[in-house]
Amino acid sequence: MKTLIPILGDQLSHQISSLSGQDKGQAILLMVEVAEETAYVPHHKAKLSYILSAMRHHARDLESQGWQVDYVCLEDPQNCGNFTGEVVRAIEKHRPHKIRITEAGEWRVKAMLDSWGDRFEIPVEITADTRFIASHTEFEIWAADRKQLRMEFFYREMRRKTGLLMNKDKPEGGQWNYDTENRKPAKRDHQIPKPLHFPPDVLTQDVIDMVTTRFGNHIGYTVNFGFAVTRADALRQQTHFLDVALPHFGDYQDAMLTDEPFLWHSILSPYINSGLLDPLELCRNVEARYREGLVPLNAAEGFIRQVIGWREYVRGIYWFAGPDYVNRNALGASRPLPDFYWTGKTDMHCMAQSIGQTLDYAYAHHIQRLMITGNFALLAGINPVEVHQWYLAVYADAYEWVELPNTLGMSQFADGGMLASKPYASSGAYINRMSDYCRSCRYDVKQRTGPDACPFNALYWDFVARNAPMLSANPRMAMPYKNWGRMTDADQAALRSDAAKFLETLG
Ligand code: FAD
Ligand code: DLZ
Ligand code: SF4
Repeated sequence: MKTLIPILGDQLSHQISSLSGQDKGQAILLMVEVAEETAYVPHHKAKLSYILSAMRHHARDLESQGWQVDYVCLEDPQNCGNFTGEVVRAIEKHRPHKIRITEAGEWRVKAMLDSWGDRFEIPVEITADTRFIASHTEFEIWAADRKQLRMEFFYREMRRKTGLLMNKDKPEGGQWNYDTENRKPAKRDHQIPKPLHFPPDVLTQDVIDMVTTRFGNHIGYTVNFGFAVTRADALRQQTHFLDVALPHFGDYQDAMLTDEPFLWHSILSPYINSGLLDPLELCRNVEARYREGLVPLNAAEGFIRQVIGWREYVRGIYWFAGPDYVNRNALGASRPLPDFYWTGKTDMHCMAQSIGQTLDYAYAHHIQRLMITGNFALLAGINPVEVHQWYLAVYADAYEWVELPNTLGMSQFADGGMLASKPYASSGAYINRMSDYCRSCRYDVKQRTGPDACPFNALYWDFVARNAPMLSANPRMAMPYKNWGRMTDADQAALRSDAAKFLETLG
């Protein structure tokens, strides 16, 4: 029985469920670089180079292990540019008896796979993506009777299920979550680790050259390209992270420093999301470091929470919320995304830094995405779909299932609180506390109004005031509304007028 097994660009794992139990002599693996996938948003050139090079290396790897791979490059003149058309061509060429594929990671591609059953005369088997800890059904059962979905409670279920950092049925150290210990600002005199840089090999350089020619109009640069594109190199970065950055990952998880794009973060998300690394295996390694006394509990727990807590939770929300989640706009935000998101050209130093490194590396760490670029868009009332398309385009780790709930739910509160209990909105004071950005900024973070005042300040109070009908009853927003209520009418008017003037400059 000949089986055609399409492997998608985010399924680059030897453990992918579609391969499990398959006979290498009877299987044709189909990997295609399709124009449709490269163009649904203007992906960063480094993101495209990463995905396509990792796909090419994975195909080589599969072949070296005895699989027969039909690989279709973007430049192939016969390539019709979409998955379905390429499967049609592969059926004509290989005459398989069935198709077997691991489920897609997003609604758009799922709809396409679901249509294959009716379209093709041979059976189509879609297998579950077993790289996640919670299945769709498990998440649905967990979410079913809850009035509110909250990551913290879901995370505890994942701890129990995996046994990670558990002592029988009790959490290690007596607490589930050590987040309060993980909010230290970083200082320049700390020894700041650097992620490994993997210089492009010939195959990667060919891809970079092709991407630069073909997608010259897409955002971002490739001169700093240093991503791993094989599992072996991704594992090297994993070990490097465990050795040098994990011990302080917790302490400085929310810190930001000028010209330090990576700090103590792992830079592993592109590899986890495309399949080169296994999230559970990674977490077991993190736990082992803790058990060996090499990293403190707040670091190990903090990291494991990001992976088996947040990552699994946002995936659960993505599928649970349905394909219309993308259209939610609870705060009625409608302003277009300012041009400087695509160029980094703004006087706001925190924004210029976060966007600048995004253009350079297709990477920003979580607190930059949430509390700088995301916070600004939230305060300024930018249309959530435009914000979503930006995040989906610019980061090497961005796939809709993980990016959309983070952007639309966590960062823009556009789902009205389905994912998070309150908006992640803050004035310049938070940015000043967690970074050194304000020291090199043309604006003064301490001033609330006037031409030199930090724009985040007036925008924050304008956000609070204009969203009162939606947010003032939220107990977690009680403090801002109390403080707003205490201000004089003149102060309130000055803040709102400054915010309006600033917003006008955005065009
Ligand atoms: P680390 O800080 O080292 O964290 C370790 C790992 O935890 C990450 O590699 C990632 O796998 C996981 N993780 C941490 N936070 C989250 C989270 N909130 N959701 C899912 N996984 C998480 N992450 C993506 O993988 N793809 C995205 O497209 C994406 N878009 C985002 C958009 C916004 C607006 C925000 C606020 C966050 C987004 N995140 C996204 C989550 C997070 O910012 C990135 O996972 C993280 O910055 C990746 O860098 P790292 O590997 O160095 O992470
Ligand atoms: C993101 C992406 C890009 C840019 N290009 C391809 C591609 O050419 N071929 C491919 O198989 N996958 C690509 N991907 C990843 C897919 O978008 C991803 O597999 C789907 O979103 C399904 O989850
Ligand atoms: Fe950002 Fe305001 Fe600080 Fe400037 S002063 S870096 S705009 S928070």
